[in-house]
Amino acid sequence: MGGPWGNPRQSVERALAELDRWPLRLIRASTLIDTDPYGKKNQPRYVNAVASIATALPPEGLMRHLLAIERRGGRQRQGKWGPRTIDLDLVDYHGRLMRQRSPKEKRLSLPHPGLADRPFVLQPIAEIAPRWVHPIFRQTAQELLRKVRD
Ligand code: PH2
Ligand code: MG
Ligand code: MG
Repeated sequence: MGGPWGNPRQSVERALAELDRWPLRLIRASTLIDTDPYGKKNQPRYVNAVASIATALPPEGLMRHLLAIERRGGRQRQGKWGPRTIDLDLVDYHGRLMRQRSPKEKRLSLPHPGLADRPFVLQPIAEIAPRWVHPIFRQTAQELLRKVRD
């Protein structure tokens, strides 16, 4: 959805600019793609992109920083799968494995649990990081994409 940073495309552009401000450094950003809503069908289309960034922050600190950027971008959500102004997800942190020990635990999960099933994440990863491999499935984004499209 639109928000204080403009329309959805402008919001993603601005979010990418925010990912290049201390303590983060933007290494690569994918093209912005217009995607079918995933999870809940009757909602507007999404604008998705993937970026690789360098930072000295640990995963939890990075996630807190991403949430602070989302708040500045007017983060609003309408339910779990609903439309939002901006959503910054950490999908991989150097292949680090982190899982919640119980469903109640509000801990970060790495790699992002939905990563391997979501074409709107895999396609931009394939664009900017063709040699990246999923830390659990040991397959590239292109290989995983072939599976989700079948
Ligand atoms: N994010 C969701 C739910 N569905 N669909 C698309 N196309 N792109 C998303 O980023 C997305 C979604 C939950 O975060
Ligand atoms: Mg998300
Ligand atoms: Mg999120």
